[in-house]
Amino acid sequence: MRRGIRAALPALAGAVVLTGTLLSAPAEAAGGVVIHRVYFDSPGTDDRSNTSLNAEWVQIKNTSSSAISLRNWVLKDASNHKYTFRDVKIGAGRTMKVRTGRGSDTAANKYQNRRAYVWNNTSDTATLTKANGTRADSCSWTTRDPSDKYC
Ligand SMILES: [Ca+2]
Ligand SMILES: [Ca+2]
Repeated sequence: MRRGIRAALPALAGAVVLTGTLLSAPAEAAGGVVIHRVYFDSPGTDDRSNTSLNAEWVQIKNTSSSAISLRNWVLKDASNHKYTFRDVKIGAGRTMKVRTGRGSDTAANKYQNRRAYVWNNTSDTATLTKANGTRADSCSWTTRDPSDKYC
């Protein structure tokens, strides 16, 4: 009988571990903040005017059903040029453009305040990371894409 009890213990322990895993799994909210579209080659000649710089942008979208704080989230290119979000929120289902040039931030438009382009026309990767450093999303493009890409 003792041998039988001992043999049953590992199976019992396994059941406890499995139950614990199921109970501790968080009910993840569907969706999150993703990179929706990148306009990497602003229309016309790249003359470095502020208008042209601002026609180069990355559009992010909150696909979840609640507002998400972007404080200290980072948007960067393959060469590690970083844009750090201030203490702003993106509403449920809303989009937001991060434009390369100078301007005054609004709910829908943020400005990197750069005087040079950041998203390479040939190929590049935009990566969005959360405040804790984990990757929220990324999007890559090449010359096979037109001036913009839906990610
Ligand atoms: Ca560009
Ligand atoms: Ca251009």
